[in-house]
Parts: sequence; structure tokens; C-alpha cells
Amino acid sequence: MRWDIFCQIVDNYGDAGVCWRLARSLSSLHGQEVRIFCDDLPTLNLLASGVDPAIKDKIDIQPWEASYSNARHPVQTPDVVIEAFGCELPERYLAGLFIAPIKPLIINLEYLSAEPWIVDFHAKASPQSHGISKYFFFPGFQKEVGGILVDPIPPEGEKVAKQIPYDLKAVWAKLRSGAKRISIFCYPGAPLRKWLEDLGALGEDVDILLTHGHAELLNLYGEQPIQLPSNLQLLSLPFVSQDDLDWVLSQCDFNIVRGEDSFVRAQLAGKPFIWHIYPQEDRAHEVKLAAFLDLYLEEANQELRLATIAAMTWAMPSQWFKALDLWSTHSKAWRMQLLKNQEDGGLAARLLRFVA
Ligand code: TRH
Repeated sequence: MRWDIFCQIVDNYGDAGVCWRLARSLSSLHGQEVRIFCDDLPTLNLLASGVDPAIKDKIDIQPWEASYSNARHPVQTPDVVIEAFGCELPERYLAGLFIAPIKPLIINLEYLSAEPWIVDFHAKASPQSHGISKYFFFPGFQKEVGGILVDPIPPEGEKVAKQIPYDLKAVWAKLRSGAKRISIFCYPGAPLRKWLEDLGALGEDVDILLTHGHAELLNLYGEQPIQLPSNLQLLSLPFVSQDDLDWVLSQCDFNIVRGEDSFVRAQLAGKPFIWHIYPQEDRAHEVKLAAFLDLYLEEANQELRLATIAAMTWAMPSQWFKALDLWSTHSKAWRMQLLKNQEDGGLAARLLRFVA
């Protein structure tokens, strides 16, 4: 089938990250013909970088405006149109669909959520005045909803520890054996300085891997760089491919992630993590976080519950770090459970079955 994915980038990398990962899955794992229209090609190409050309070249990446041309020649009408994260389709592209001999199916792909109410909205029709069928599609953890975008499923960390990606060899050479490793990918609002100072005071050797842009966040190269005890080593990573980021997450003892895509990758890495959820005005993100923790901690004992909730709500490490081993065991089990629940192929496969 022919798929047109519309990717409008609000900010950050996630909109592009999720759209690219979906396009890659549909194209390389499910043999679909995929085209992406994006309003910020530099960001999309950044997220698509580092991918095997045999996979990348099969996906037709186009600027948003290129979708207008359909208006005149509806020969390439797609079978499915995806509005990623509820972005509006361009008027002129829609006009092209109106005169198309065979009408496509429009899918409004929503944000990932663990909240129970999505079960009632998933796969529901969204009647349109123009008469082209449109449906809501909710990614989620429950079996009744759209599933999780797990592709490509990352291997377990132990199995690939020696396969150091080329871009990371220099940093990896500086890691100290026996030191714990923590990677950081968060939003500017995170209390990172205080968090690192508190962690440093615990006295344990920890190598901190700062993802692209976070050294600046910590003003490491500015006038008053952060002063940390020598048991903490800060190392700055370049922007790496999605698969190399998966590798980093799998090689760390703890990860701080954010948004949507890295949130899922951290779970697939099978390691403990903090989800720095995208803050929303009306504090809706706190409800969203709580809904996820309800699922994530279903099998957890009181000690782990308290430690995980404390960590995810930015309590200082001294209040929960002692539960790390317990949390590590839990994270491995959560990865297994997640993969079991998505053994039908997850979001991409469920989307295919839905439109078939
Ligand atoms: O960048 P994000 O904060 O994106 C967010 C979310 O999408 C959120 O839902 C949306 O509302 C908000 O943007 C506007 O976080 P996320 O979702 O984890 O996406 C980051 C992507 O960047 C992910 O695909 C991984 C990728 N990435 C790399 O490929 N290499 C890197 O070095 C880094 C740091 C990230």
C-alpha cells in the first residue's frame, strides 16, 4: 500500500523521531511504500541519519509544500494518509484527495499515553464534512489500543557491549571500569545541577553521559561551570543515530529520557530510567506520568514503588538510589513483558491490520 505521513515539527526531535521510526518500520519491516511530508527537513534528515541507505532510500522524504502538487495530478493517491500527532493536512493536498478516484483512509495518529480513557477513543471514526473516512489511532500499552512503536527492537545490552559505534569510540575510551553509567536526555526545566551534586555526594563513581546539547544546558563550558566531586565524570556525546542511542541506553545502568520516543526506547533497553515527561500548562503531564507508573509498578513491592515514584518526580538520588538493583531487576522484567504484549508487531503491525 501507499502511505503518506504528514510530520509537523512543533519543537525538539520527537515528532520527527516517531514519524521516521514508523516510516522505517512500515517500509523495511512491512514492505509498504512510504512518503513523508515534513515542514522541517533538516530535523527529519538528522533523525534519519545513520540509517542503512538500503533502508533510508526506500522512503520518499518530501518538503511539506511538495504535498500541494497533488492538487493538480491525483495519480499518486495514497491508500493511507497519517496525520502525525493530529497535525492538519494542507488544504491543497486535501483538495487533491477530493477528486481522487479512490479515496484514501485518513489516520489521526495521537500521542502515546498509558491513560485508561484512550481505550474508549481508539479506532473511533472522526466524521469529516468532506466525507473522506478518518479515524483516531491511539498508541498505548493496553491490548485494545494501537500498541507501541517498538521497531527495530534493540538487542539486550550484554549482547552488544563490545559493538561500540564508531561515533562513540572516543567517549567510550574515557569510561572508567567499575564506575556506574548514567545517560541524560531531559528538558531544560530538570533540576540537573542539584541532582548531580546530590548524586556526587553519595561518593560512588559514576560516569555521566550527556546527550547532545546537555553540556551547554549545564553551562559546562560557560563562566561558572558546575563544580562536581571527582567521583563523577561528565562526558558529552555527539548527536548519534537512533540506533546508536539505543545502544547507549542499553550500556547504561540508569537513563534519563524524555518526550515519547526515547521514553519507549528506555523501556526496551531494560534499564531503570526517569521519564522527564513533556511539561503541559494544565499539569496534564502529571496525570499522564501517574497513569504510566500505575502500569509500570503493578508488580512492584512497596520499596520499589516509593523509590521509582520519588525518582520520576525528581526527588534527589540520595532518597532512592539504594533501590537501583531492585529497579534493574524490575526493568528487565518490564522489557520482557512489553515485548510479550507487543509480540503481534506493535503499533506498525496493528496499524496495517486496521487499514487492511
Ligand atoms: O525530542 P523530544 O523531547 O520530543 C518531544 C516529544 O515528541 C513530545 O511528544 C512532543 O510533544 C515534543 O517533542 C514536542 O523527545 P523524544 O520523543 O524522545 O524524541 C527524541 C528523538 O531524538 C528520539 O527519536 C531519539 C532521537 N535522538 C537521536 O536519534 N540521537 C540523539 O543523540 C538524541 C539525543 C536523540
